[in-house]
Amino acid sequence: MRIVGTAGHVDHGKSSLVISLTGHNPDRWVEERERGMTLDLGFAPLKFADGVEAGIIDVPGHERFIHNMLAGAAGIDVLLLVVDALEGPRAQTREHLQILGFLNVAKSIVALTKVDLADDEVIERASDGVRDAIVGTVADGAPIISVSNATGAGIDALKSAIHDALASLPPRRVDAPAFLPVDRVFALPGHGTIVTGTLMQGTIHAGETLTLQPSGTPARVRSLQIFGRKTESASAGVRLAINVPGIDASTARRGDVLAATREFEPTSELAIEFSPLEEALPLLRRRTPVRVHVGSAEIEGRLVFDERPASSKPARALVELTRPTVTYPGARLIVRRLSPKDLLGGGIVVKSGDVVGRAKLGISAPATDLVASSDDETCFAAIASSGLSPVALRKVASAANVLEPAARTAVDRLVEDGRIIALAKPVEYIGRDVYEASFERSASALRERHASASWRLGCSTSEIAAALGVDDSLAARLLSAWHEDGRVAVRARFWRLPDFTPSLTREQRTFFDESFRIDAAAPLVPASYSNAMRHAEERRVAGAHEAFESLVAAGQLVRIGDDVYRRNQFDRARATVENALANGVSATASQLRIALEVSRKYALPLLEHFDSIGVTVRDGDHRRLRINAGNARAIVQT
Ligand SMILES: Nc1nc2c(ncn2[C@@H]2O[C@H](COP(=O)(O)OP(=O)(O)OP(=O)(O)O)[C@@H](O)[C@H]2O)c(=O)[nH]1
Ligand SMILES: [Mg+2]
Repeated sequence: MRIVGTAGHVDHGKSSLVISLTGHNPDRWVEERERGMTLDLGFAPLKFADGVEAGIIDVPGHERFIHNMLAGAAGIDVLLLVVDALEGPRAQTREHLQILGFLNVAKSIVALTKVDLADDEVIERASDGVRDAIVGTVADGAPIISVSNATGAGIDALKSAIHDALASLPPRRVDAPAFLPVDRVFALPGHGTIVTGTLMQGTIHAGETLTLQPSGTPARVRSLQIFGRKTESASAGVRLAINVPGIDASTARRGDVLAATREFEPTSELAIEFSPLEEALPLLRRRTPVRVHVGSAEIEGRLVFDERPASSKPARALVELTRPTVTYPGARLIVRRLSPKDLLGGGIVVKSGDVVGRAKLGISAPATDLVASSDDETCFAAIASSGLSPVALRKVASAANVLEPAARTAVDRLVEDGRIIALAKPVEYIGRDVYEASFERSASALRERHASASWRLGCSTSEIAAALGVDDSLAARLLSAWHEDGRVAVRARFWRLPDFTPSLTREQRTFFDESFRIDAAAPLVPASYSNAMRHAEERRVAGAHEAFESLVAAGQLVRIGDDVYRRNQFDRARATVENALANGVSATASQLRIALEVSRKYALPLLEHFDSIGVTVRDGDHRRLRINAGNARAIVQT
């Protein structure tokens, strides 16, 4: 089922035509019937003998009710432009054409009404006027069919033109996440809240739970009706009445959206491709206060350009809304001036949600591509355009306007094909290009570091983060991905290229050899870290601190507080303790100190260190080996 929508100037016979076509009066309100004027959207089912069905949306023609017309206009597939044969095209004929040109109309038909009141010459003139008026508009080249709502003349011909138009429509996206802009809300005694709207995309099943947005209220669908006929499920392109008993009718309103639960997030920022009307160009500023009609909502906000548009060519713009809404890439919207409410132009949503904030206007994919491409391509574009900001699956789904399971399939395939990379903690995706480019940048930062400070272990995570211009946590996730790929190595929290080994300068080596020389008379006495560093400063040994860290990380030196041991010295001390405690013997600190032949000052920190690395355990004043001495070495590696 698809949607036929009327359009045209006030009193030109739109509602009468709906009655002629369907037998239903679309003017629902007493006031409308009494005044003979449509104030709000009206709806009627159109059925053909062969089973083809359509929903008709009848719009008000009066300029004061353009906002109501706009609440339903985005759902229209087939435009039924209604022109009074006596009056010819008038102001709202043109305005409606302009508006619908920015929306989703795929086929147009013109109905020239009231031909019962007009002679051939008048009809001829009106036809010519219409032909001129539709040139360059969405209805360009549409068939013009003369009808009378009074006599029924031409109605059959019009019906068959509508039938043909319906048959030739491109399909709607029935697999996309469900999205229904609410245009009416009412409570039905015994049933609770009913919302109605045109299902723009996706499929809705009775019994499933959707979300009323932007409030985020869960909405269980108890039942569905298409023009009074109950159905278990409905796909894009229908007019639906949905019973959502869990929603309080006073909290829902026109402009809300009943949408699939996981794929939409309310947002106040939309990146759009904006097509200005030629006559609106002088009204546009870099930041213009506007009212935006998106879905069935009318929201005030600002239209923001990097540069004021100089022509009516589509231009990238940002829409900042004063209230959040939900939408999807490819959705159409209308922009009017705040006051007076001149039509400024129309737009296609390129991005919505927080991805807009990251990517701002620097988005490369043209808006139309987002609609036409496959799930893989739209998901890829969503990830790629986010640059060095990894995107979670859920965000991929909403940015690509596909259901989350479809996004998962697409993303898995993209990972397998190597076009994107999955980062861990949390799982998020990034394009291969930026992944490689950031590796190159990090590798060159490492190379530089290795060359300029060969004694250093490499770079810290923060240093790589600074080189990439990202925060530490993202740098850590990238680095661990490269680590998994074997492209970087890490030691003591310093990253390096895998083939790099730190090497000290001759000066540093000499300095450390001297500073940490072992006294043959007291072989287990450590050197002092602070003394050594003070000497290094006095002697201006470049890079002494970092070189020291490298020696510690490489295991050549062991530092315990201020005490520094050479590796063989430390190993001897350990062997001494292990020997003293062999065969389950336990000993006090002072007994061990005597075995080590060092003062308490050195023995206590050393023994505590042996406790901490699991060589020994303390039991009151005594220590013993943690396990049989024979196994200790194999199990406890320092
Ligand atoms: N004689 C004649 N009168 C018509 C015809 N179509 C509509 N009318 C009359 O024109 C007047 C306006 O018709 P509507 O159908 O209400 O016009 P509309 O376009 O829906 O008007 P709005 O919704 O207010 O924009 C009514 O009095 C109709 O009876 C027609 O084909 N012949
Ligand atoms: Mg009407």
